[in-house]
Amino acid sequence: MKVIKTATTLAALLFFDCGTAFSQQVGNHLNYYPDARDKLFWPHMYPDGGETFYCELPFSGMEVQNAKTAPVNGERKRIWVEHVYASSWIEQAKESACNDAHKGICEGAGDLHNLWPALRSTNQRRSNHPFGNIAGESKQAFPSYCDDFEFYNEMVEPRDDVKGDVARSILYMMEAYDLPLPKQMKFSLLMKWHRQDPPDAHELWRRDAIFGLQGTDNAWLR
Ligand SMILES: [Ca+2]
Ligand SMILES: [Ca+2]
Repeated sequence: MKVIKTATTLAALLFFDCGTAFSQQVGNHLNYYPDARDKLFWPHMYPDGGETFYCELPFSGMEVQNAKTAPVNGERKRIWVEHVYASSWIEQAKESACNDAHKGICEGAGDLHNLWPALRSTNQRRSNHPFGNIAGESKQAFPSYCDDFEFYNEMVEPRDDVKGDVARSILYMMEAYDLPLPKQMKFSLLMKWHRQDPPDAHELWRRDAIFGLQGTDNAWLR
């Protein structure tokens, strides 16, 4: 972790001439998810909104009560932060190294390479279920507003366009924090999704933005 902290501090000085306060935020966030969410993820990666991870719905920039929202059947729904390598998986693997894990204080819990903006409904349905391929296309969880988010038999199959993104977040977390392959998931499936859905411009933009914010690269995006 020493290397990461050194690079992080350097990146903070290079990219943001904001002095000590900012570099302290960056230094703390990898192991403290609330800081990652509130001080880096929303204000520096998605200040003007973006697209939700699973449903590809456009969401707004910061609105009242710091909420970001996306249009869903005429309403605006809250956007939450999705841990692709589930935070509970980190807690289970790193129990002895976690300090108050339920508050998001755990090694790697705030690593931006693993965090994506997602509708609250998809975040909650996914929960900490594994990802996989579900036979056919009929198990859509939110057919009225999400084109391809399948849920069946305690498993999630995301849309094809983010299967590689999912795989690379998980592979990165396994390597960066010595975390195990998630239960009920196969390494061969992660590699297959990695190959089938190579990094696109958006994922490469995220890689660069995250390198600027936390000073660590995701080698699966090279
Ligand atoms: Ca399917
Ligand atoms: Ca993709």
